Amino acid sequence: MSNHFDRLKKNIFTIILGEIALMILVHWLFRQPTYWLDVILIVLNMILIVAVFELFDSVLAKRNLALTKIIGEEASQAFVFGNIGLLTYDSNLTVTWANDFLVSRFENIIGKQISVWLPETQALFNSEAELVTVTVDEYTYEIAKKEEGQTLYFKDITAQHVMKELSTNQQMVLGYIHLDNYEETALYSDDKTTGQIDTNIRQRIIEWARSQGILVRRLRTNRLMLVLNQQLFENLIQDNFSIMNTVHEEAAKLDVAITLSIGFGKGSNDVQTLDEMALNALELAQSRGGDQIAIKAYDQEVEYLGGSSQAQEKRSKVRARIIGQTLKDLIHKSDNVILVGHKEMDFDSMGSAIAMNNIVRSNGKDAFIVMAGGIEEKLQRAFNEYEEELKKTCVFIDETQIAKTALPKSLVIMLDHHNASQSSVPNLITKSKRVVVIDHHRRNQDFTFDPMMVYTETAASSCCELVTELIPYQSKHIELTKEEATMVLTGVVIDTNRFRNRTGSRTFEVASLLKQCGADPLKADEFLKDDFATFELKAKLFHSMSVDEHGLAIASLPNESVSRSIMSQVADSMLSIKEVEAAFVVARDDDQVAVSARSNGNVNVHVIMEKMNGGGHFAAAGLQRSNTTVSEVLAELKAVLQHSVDEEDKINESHSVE
Ligand SMILES: [Mn+2]
Repeated sequence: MSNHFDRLKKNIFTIILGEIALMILVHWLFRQPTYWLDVILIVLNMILIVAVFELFDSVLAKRNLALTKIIGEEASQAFVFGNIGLLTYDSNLTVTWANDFLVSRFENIIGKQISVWLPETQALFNSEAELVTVTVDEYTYEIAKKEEGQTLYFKDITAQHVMKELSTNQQMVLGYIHLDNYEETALYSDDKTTGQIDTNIRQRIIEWARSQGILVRRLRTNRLMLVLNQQLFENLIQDNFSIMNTVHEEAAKLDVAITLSIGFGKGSNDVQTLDEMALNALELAQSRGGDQIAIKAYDQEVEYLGGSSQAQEKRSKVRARIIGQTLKDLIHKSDNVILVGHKEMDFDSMGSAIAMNNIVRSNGKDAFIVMAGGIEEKLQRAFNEYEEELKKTCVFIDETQIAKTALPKSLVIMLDHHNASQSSVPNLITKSKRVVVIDHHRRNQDFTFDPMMVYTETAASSCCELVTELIPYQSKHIELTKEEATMVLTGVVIDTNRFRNRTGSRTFEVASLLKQCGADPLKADEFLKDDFATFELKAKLFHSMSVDEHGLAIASLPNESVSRSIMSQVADSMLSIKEVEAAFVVARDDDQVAVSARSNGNVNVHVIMEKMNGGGHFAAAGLQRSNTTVSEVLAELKAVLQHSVDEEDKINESHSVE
């Protein structure tokens, strides 16, 4: 249409130019005024003006006709009244016509290329969406496309949009803060330290909350409640929950093991639901090792923040002392103690059972070590060699002997695991009313039984380390035999991959204590040697290994069955290669497919495995699945890794922009 007017303008201009030229020519030829020509030209121009008006009138009529054709006369009035815009476009997505409402909102709307002007509408044109929301200047519009015919409808929803944003921002958020290890620390600290904890840590949290505009109330000495809204919550996310770092720093200055676990509930208008969600989130944050934030939004999966720093040696000896004393009391109140490891018993399970056996016996009670649910090959070899010596101090029982050993007041101690299903004797765990859990694995789900005491320390190298540490807190002096000490040491050696991973100063303290009892490190090394078949299997895995430019290494075997311990050993060895940041081994273990993931500390493999419904620690994680193939799991792993690399890039990009 605009072309049409352009042509018309050009034509009129040409006619006027022609008239002037003609007048000059006639004046020059006749050298006197030519009134007849002036009269002719004036009449001609009048005709021209009338013609142009006529043309405009007819175009306007056509336009109105088009409008009424599309929306009807009355409806068109209603559209203007209801702030509804309407436009038509041609096959090039160029605006050919717009109603008065749109013309008043957008300058020079006719002739605009829609896809350039409002890129969001692309989704309408390729049928990805039926409705798009677009904000231009201070107005927000909902835009829909007419099924047939090249027409777009605009609905001004600015008011609703503002209201919605306002109400979302005002939505209530509930939070609970728990000071991890506060009670234990306060119990065994002098008054001065306790006072400092109160001013430097507890008071700082309250000040932080107030400065953020949050209502904060102390519920118990170690628990605070937060009341805020969505907008304030967004601010906390922007602020990266700086309070977590403040508490880290202050706790380090005071040399105490206090960290924060925070749970949030949001996205519901029901306060009781919010409360429940916040408490559950807190429970999850704590059970994952504390020092992190869990956010539960209504109808959504729990999100975790923090906990991305590898568990430092932040646990306090105070806790070991309390656990040691509580355990002593529990043992005294029990008829006897049954020590249970996990299925496919390994050196850590066995070693910690042997150490615990000594603690129980020093307290004058009988202890029984359950041998059921399979045993690892190397451990079996070591056990055969030491059997005679070990049986002088330990009583080993199999599944059939449990019935007559378990008494109403037997204490069952689960070692190196915390799930009944992983236990070598799941029935005993679920039936028993007196269960203690001692483990160094991160908890990722609720207990299916009701434990009397739980001692999980994810920062500890091994269960052997945790149990050995309890020895000095027993009233009687305990000395392990040379063979016992060697078995316990082997548990530490294998779980730390020869003092490489998760090895803290307390790991060496434990090793030193074991050495004093005569532990033989060379023997431990010998126990861990491979036979030829294992060596061959490992070599095959190494042969399949590839490393990408991000240092992510993957090894896999599609057909052979590889035990989980071999997978983790291979993953550990892959980390000894300079370029490798994280190692993943995918293989079949009997009828399951398993992934063993290890990291040198720069990559959080726990988060990666969690995305595939696995679990573990920052630097060591894994998963196992039934009814699948190695290649399927491998493909999924590669997709997840690619996704995390992309995410990382995005984060790096946004940082470099800053
Ligand atoms: Mn272990």
